[in-house]
Amino acid sequence: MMLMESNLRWFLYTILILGFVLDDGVVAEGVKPHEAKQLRDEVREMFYHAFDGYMNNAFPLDELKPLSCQGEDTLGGYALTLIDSLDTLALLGDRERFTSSVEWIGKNLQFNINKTVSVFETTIRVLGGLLSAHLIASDYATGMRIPSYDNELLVLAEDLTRRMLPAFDTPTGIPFGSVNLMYGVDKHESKITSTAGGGTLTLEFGVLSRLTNDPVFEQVAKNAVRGLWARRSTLGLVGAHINVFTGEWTQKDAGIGTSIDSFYEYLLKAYILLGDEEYLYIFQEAYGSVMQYLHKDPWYVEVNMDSAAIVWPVFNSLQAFWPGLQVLAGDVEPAIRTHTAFFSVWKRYGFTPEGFNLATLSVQYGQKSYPLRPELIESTYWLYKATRDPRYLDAGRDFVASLQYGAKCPCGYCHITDVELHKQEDHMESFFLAETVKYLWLLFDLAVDSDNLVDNGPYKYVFSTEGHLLPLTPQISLARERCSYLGGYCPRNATKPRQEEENNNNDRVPGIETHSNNIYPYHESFPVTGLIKGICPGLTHAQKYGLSYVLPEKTTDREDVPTNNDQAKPVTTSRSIVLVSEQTLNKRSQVGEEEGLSSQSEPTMTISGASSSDQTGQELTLLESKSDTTEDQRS
Ligand code: DMJ
Repeated sequence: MMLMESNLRWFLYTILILGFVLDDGVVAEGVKPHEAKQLRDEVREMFYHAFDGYMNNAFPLDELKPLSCQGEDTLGGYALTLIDSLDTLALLGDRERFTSSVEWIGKNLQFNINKTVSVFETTIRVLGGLLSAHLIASDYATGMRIPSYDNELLVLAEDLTRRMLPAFDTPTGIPFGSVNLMYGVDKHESKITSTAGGGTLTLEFGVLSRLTNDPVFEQVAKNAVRGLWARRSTLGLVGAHINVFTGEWTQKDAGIGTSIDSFYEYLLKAYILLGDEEYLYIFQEAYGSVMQYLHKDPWYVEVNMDSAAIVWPVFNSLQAFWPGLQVLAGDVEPAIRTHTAFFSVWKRYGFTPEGFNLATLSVQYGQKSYPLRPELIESTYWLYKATRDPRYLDAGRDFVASLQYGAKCPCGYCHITDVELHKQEDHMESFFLAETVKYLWLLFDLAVDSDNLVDNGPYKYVFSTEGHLLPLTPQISLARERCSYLGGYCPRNATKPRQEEENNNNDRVPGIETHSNNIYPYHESFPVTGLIKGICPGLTHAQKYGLSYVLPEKTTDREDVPTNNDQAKPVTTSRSIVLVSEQTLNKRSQVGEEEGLSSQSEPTMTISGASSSDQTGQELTLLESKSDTTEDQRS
């Protein structure tokens, strides 16, 4: 054991020092403006190839079998892929199909069915899909309002969620993993659930509470997070699986990927969307622990939550959302390095395998597949949004090429069973249309004209973990919070006088821009007299600009970078959330400039594969014997 640990330490030291990424050394010509437009249009065609394939061959079953052109029920048997696709249809401006889909769902869907479903998957895919579509269909400001729409999807969303409430009746507040929509929790239901399963409900449940004025949904989801967080280790880490009755961790591997990933994501996003500072406090502590114990720059490992001993030196593809989350949190520099490392795995295989062993520098045994996951593309979108570095468009072109040449199949896009052999499997997860294609399209649209609901719409949007658009409307988000943290749209009279603001600074978390007294209970009516586009007075520089990252004046030497008006004014382009202090921000900016963080400055390729593999031979045996169990735990 001692030997294994010292070997691993040596290995991690090596990758730390060398900051290695895999690289084929081939540099393709950068994406040119006209090509960005072509790629955006190609992604649109990709969406319709898969969406039409689903509608023609699988609907109303849950998901498409794109190779055999059939359908299958995989969740509850309620047209899952259609629900998951609704807001992508709206984003693409497809009024006709958005309208007919919403109308069909409103008339035909029902949840009083004898089906046992995953609380997590049902929440993020079905509830999230219904809520985002409801918020688009019911609102003139989105440009996609459906005149005949009469809250049908909201009614369905509430009905569905009430049917999931029995799952929360546990001593810890952490819900069972599954619930029967007609009969509640089966007496034989497993008491073990994943951290992501219990901690990824706050956005959807919170939005539902605020739309229905019934706090119960928001409360149970928050209790679940508290139940998980109360059981964190002394290092501030959470494990992967927990018993919802005893609160004992049954799987103590702490990581940012499999079984835990979106727990972290929803801490930050719940704070941003719902304005509840408790989530910010938890996020800050949780994030600090991750960066201290799991981050082996540029990679992340899994460790025992109590001892921090490394148990898994593996990149798993679910980790790839992390750089995107870091952009949202304002921690862009490590995000850039990590994205480069993760993307180097994609470049090596044409896809990211579910697991890539950092010790052997090879695909992890039993984790060879690429099930059309969006995470790396999602982070690419966020990093392009924050930096406008054209390397992210180049990455986007690689994603498109891989999907088109490797995954496209007769009626849609196929999972890849083995990234080394590029063998196709007859399955298409609904998140391909909810997320993968959505983030790709947004990436290229950002380079072309940004004229879309998310980047140029009436509200700021938070993406759910399933990529669903949740707007910061006055009803959902606290008006004053929105003003303070996002800066772009302020309700009139929503800001405090500067003096009052300064008096409150005693309550600040060091290094974080928070306004702890700036909270209104969400039922308290707030005098919103209308929205004005502009800057709220009395805010700090960083708050005014809603920046997460100040770009160096010049991010690239290349002439062929797509430009738009925003790019000429780099300081005002990013609208991400500020969670770093202004001082830190300025310092980071300077450091970024000094270190030349641009497309020219990727970490150099230095692979020490042979020696690291030799040094970690014993550990590998252990890892391989664990790999089969983890494959099943993915979300
Ligand atoms: C999606 O359902 C969500 O992104 C979830 O958070 C993780 N798994 C898939 C995508 O990989």
